[in-house]
Amino acid sequence: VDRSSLSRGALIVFEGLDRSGKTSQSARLVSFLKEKGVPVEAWRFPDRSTRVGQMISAYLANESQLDDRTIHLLFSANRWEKRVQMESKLRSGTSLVVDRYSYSGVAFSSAKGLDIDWCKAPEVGLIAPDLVLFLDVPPERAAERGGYGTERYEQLEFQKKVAQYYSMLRDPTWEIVDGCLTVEGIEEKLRGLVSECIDTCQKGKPVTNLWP
Ligand code: NYM
Repeated sequence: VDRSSLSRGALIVFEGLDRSGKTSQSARLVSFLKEKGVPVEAWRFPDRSTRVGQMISAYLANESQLDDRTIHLLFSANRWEKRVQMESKLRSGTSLVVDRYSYSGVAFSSAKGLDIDWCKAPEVGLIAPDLVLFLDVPPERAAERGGYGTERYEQLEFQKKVAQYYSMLRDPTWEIVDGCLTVEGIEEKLRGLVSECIDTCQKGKPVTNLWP
């Protein structure tokens, strides 16, 4: 029996608008899984620790100006530079809980007016998530939550556009979770969805690539 195809980890992705609760829910989920003894790591994109990530970070902080397509490709490159590591983690049985992925890449850039298919193209061949958890919060509600920071994109009108593009990207495999429920209520729902997904992956669900 080829054990390498068995018992792989799951790629679980959080998506949603800024201030939708992704970061706190992904942290809570990761500690829950760790307590249960599930091998898991918390990842996020952009990964600001790499050189490409530092360019992205400077752009988001308005410390540098970049052409819209250039920054789009940097966000994509930032995922590509982690792809090999991502695949080996998954195949060695470690699940990854990732705060934002390709859908953020496409939704934010197309909200600026770039063609959606053009935005998807550089994402083709990245690993497809096993589960996309979309925290659904109306842009107006998200804006009320402790205010946005000062980074680029953190403005209500722009977030409304991003919300429209997210709804175009949605497919039936996404789990749309009401992000206006209580923190504990959301957590409870996520735990159920994720446990099921991890089971399916352990049973040998193949690793596939974007864009399905
Ligand atoms: N963002 C994030 C993009 O525009 N494209 C991408 O590919 C990714 C991963 O970066 N407003 C945007 C969405 C956020 C910003 O993300 C920084 P975070 O999760 O706030 O660090």
